[in-house]
Amino acid sequence: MRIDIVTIFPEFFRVLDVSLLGKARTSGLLDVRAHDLRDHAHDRHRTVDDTPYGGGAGMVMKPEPWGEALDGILDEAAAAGGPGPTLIVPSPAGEPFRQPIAAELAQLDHLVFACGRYEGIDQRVVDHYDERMPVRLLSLGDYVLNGGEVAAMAMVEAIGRLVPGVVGNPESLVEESHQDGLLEYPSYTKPQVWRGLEVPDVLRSGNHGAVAAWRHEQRIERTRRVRPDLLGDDDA
Ligand code: 6GU
Repeated sequence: MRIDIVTIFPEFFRVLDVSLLGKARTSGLLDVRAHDLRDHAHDRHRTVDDTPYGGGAGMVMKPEPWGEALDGILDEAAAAGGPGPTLIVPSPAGEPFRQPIAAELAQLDHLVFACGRYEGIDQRVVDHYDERMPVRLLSLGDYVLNGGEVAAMAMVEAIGRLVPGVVGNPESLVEESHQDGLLEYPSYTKPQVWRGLEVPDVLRSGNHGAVAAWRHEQRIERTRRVRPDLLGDDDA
């Protein structure tokens, strides 16, 4: 999978060189590239923002640098042939980014992330590229970050680990939180007693059926307690 990230902070994404995703990058499973939006701002100060029409606080990202940066990526992708990329715009105004969306995006060959700062990107950038490629506005959750970078990083990790081969043991993708709409069960390892706390007996019983039943109950109990919305029986 190819992932291009356009940002005014390309150095942010150096963290992707480490850990599991770093290995996937080295092995060629994931080809992640961060591009500096300011390379496409041509005034002396490499300006990427301006004041909002209609007034109000903060600054808005100008459309021209975005147009040049995204055209460059689209042109290169077209020249290479293959399916066109999907544009992802991290935004607190987007639809909630959830595991099914991560799984859907992990099927694609090429993703482009547009990381906005300030009060966001001029709306015409989304409107224009929406005519040329699939565009998704995605939010990490109901809180506000200073820009799309941290959100893009989270999405790249959630999507990238679902690309076949990135996670060594695919079994570990099966019984985890959100995979089937429930939170995961609690896990234990040795020692059997730690600071007076014992591992539940059933896990040492050798009875696989009983273990599976206990884990399933734990998942339901945990989900009911902290995320009743996932069971559709919350009072919210
Ligand atoms: Cl995707 N972007 C920003 N700036 N803030 C957020 C977010 C995204 N998701 C939650 N808060």
